[in-house]
Order: sequence, then structure tokens, then C-alpha cells
Amino acid sequence: MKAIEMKRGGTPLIYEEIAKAMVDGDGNKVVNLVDFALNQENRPPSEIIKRGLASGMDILGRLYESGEKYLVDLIVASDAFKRSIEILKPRLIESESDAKLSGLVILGTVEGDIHEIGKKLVGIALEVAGFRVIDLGPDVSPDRFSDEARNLKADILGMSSLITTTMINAKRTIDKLVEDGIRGNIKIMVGGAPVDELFVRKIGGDAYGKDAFEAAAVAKKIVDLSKDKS
Ligand code: B1M
Repeated sequence: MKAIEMKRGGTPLIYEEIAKAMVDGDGNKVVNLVDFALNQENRPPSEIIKRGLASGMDILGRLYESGEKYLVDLIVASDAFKRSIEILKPRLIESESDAKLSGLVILGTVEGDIHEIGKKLVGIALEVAGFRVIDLGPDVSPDRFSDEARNLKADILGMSSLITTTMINAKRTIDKLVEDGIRGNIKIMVGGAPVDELFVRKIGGDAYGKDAFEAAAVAKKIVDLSKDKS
């Protein structure tokens, strides 16, 4: 593959190429470009995610909403995104990892919601920040969240929610933790496109993360604060 030239103004064209291949549904091209950006051009993995993959997915989401793209296009792009994360993950952790262990986080997408790419990125960012992460996957019930939180003695429970109709299941999960008597032992962070700070506060959570890297920073802050208190 030939070296990717710079756009006027210095923005590397490779990020746009990755985003375009996502929108065009060319999964193999996405993965090859990601590999090229990382290994030939030495682009930072976090920028490849933000300006290439996530940007392409965002455009695709809008085209899906307006009826110009279909569910199958989202599935192809999601597969390419996940394959790309596997390429980027080792480099992200090796280049940006914080050596000391910050705590244990259990992570999952709320019940009824199968979106998992954002959650996977949050998991990686938390690992980079020194947390041990146990990913329960998508569509996690309040009962399961609560059982795992108790059994694993996790410091933080992180919930991802992408659909407006199921985001209320984050509240049902918090209610379940209260019912099981373990709410006071764990910090709760919630995020995802339709979620905001106000929603998290209303349902009784502790913290909101706008994106993966902000989520990791916020996680460190709430764990450090609770250590200071004890
Ligand atoms: Co669906 N989907 N989808 N989808 N999908 C959305 C979310 C939607 C907005 C598309 C649209 O209509 N514009 C819409 C929801 C509308 C709404 O409720 N407001 C939607 C819909 C309707 C659906 C279905 C119902 C469609 C259908 O079947 N008719 C269905 C849902 C089925 C279900 O869950 N029960 C469905 C299915 C799918 C696919 C399976 C095809 C696929 C998911 C594949 C997978 O994950 N395995 C998919 C995709 C890819 C999308 C879009 C296009 C992209 C989501 C994504 O991966 N983004 C999405 C539209 C969009 O977001 N533009 C859409 C990339 C990712 C990096 O960003 O997930 O936002 P994001 O995560 C960010 C932040 O939000 C944040 O950090 C992440 C990284 O920066 N974050 C957290 C996320 N979790 C966090 C947790 C935290 C902190 C931060 O703390 C714990």
C-alpha cells in the first residue's frame, strides 16, 4: 500500500480513508487500512479509533437513520470495527498503560441492548488506565449485574446503554443493587449515546463518562475519592 499523503492543513488522509471504507461497507479494506495506519504510519491507536473508525460509524449511523443504509451495513461495519480493535488493543495497552492496578471494574450493556462496540472501547480504556476489567457482554440483566458485583467484590460497575427504550434498565440494575444490600459497596458509572450526566444522577448512579477515555479518567477519580474517604 502506498504511503498515505497528508490533506491540506496537515490532517492525515488515512483517517478519512478508514471512515470512508466503513461507510462503503468494505470491511477488509477497513482492517487493512487500520493495520497500515498503525504499523506503517505509526499513527496513535486512540486517534485511529476516534478519527477513523468511530467517525465512520457515526456517519453510517446517520445514514441508517435517514434510510440510506441498512441494518446489514451496520453489521458489516461492526464486524470490521471489532476486528480492528483486536489489532489496536495490544498497542494501546503497551503504549499507554498505567502500571499500577487501579481496581476491578465489571462492565456490561444493559438488558435488552446488544450494542457492544462502545463498551469494548470503554473496557480497553479502563485497562489502559490500570483497571482489571471483567466484561459481562451485552444484554446483561439486573440480577446478573448484582450477582457478579457481589461475588467479584468489584470497585465499579459500568453500564453501557445505546437505546433509549432500554436505558431505564440501568435504573432497574441500581434498584436491584439497593434491594440486595450492596449498593453502598460499589461505584456506578453509566454511559452511551443517549445517556447524559443528568440521567445518571436521576437514576442514582455515581458517574457519567462521555466517551471511552473520559470514562477511564472518571473511573480513576471516583475510585481515588473513595480510597481517600476510607
Ligand atoms: Co443499532 N442503533 N440497533 N446496531 N446502532 C443505534 C444505537 C441507533 C442510534 C441507530 C439509529 O437509529 N440512528 C438506534 C437507537 C435509537 C435510539 O434508541 N435512540 C439503533 C437501533 C434502533 C438498533 C436496533 C433496534 C435496530 C433494529 O433491529 N431495527 C437494533 C437493536 C437491537 C437490540 O439491541 N436489542 C440495533 C442493532 C445494531 C447492530 C447489531 C447492527 C449494531 C451493533 C453491533 C454491536 O455492537 N455488536 C448497531 C450499530 C453499529 C449502531 C450504530 C450505528 C453505532 C453504534 C456504535 O457501535 N458506535 C448506532 C448509531 C450511532 O451511534 N451513531 C446504532 C461506535 C461506538 C464507538 O460508539 O457505542 O456510542 P458508542 O460508544 C461510545 C460512547 O457512547 C461511550 O464511549 C464509547 C466510545 O467512545 N460509551 C460509554 C458507551 N458506553 C459507555 C459506558 C460508559 C461510559 C461511556 O461507562 C460505563
